Amino acid sequence: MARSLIIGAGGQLGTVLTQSLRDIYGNDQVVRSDMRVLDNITGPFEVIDATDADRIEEVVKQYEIEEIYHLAAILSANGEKNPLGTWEINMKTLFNVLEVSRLNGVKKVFYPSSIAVFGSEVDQQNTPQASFLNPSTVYGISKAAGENWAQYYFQRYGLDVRSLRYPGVIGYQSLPGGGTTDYAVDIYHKAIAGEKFSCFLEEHTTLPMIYMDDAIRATIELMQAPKESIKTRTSYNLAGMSFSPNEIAESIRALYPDFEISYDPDFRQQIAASWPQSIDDSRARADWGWKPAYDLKSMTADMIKNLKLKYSTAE
Ligand code: AKB
Repeated sequence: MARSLIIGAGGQLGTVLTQSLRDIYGNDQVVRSDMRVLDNITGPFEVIDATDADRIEEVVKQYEIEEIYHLAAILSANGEKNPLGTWEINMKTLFNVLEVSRLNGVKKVFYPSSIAVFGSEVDQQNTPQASFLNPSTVYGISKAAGENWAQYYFQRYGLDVRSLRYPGVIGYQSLPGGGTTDYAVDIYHKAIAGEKFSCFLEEHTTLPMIYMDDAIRATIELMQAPKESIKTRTSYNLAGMSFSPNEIAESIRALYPDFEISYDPDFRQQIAASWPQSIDDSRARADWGWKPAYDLKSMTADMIKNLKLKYSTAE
């Protein structure tokens, strides 16, 4: 018997979330799963392709799972390479998780949404929770639809689905895969290696971002909050900080004065330009007490400290 199942545990968030949940609930209580066998397996692990509902059900029954974190998805930039395939995968995996949960007594589901749900119709500064959603990417369209399905399953079946609209997530523990905000992780790796960084976004493209510690804490606080306090059943706006490539480069230069950045924008610039620059997360603050701890300066200091340690022990 285990408490939680993490689907997509090998991804950027899943890697860190698994460890944090295991620190709280114990190794045996958290089942890690991914499409393929992961390195460094400790504690319970299962291979799950989330497009296969029967396989999810098998694992849910085997461990008597009480809550599922469904982290598997194709992100914004990769999604544009195959729009219909991305829609198919992002929606099918969500429906499988929702149906298996409803039919097998899973009590809670976590569904990650994204700032990618917003598009040209919103005010890009302090974008409000209740905005009109016209996403520019297939990933954003799938997340906007998924949020509504989350609410539908709650209202229709009483399934306790909870969700956050993550900004770009930045952490030293793992690499992101196929997003528009990935540059803000890659840049630190280049700085540590003493290399020049070529950025695929323009110099002054400001986006909402969040440090991994804050993103994980928000996820756990949301999932631990009493049911009555979760009043938004689509997905909560979540803010950490906002910065542009130029500003993150400046913050790195405070520690690596010779660090150089150049700009070579590609198709991801258009995606970034369609997203908010900052987010109003007042509902998350009011309903379940959300408050970020990191700003750009403290994040840069922590990233560099930890990446230096990681690279020195890997040598
Ligand atoms: C992406 O860039 O696609 C993700 C996101 C903001 O959801 N990091």
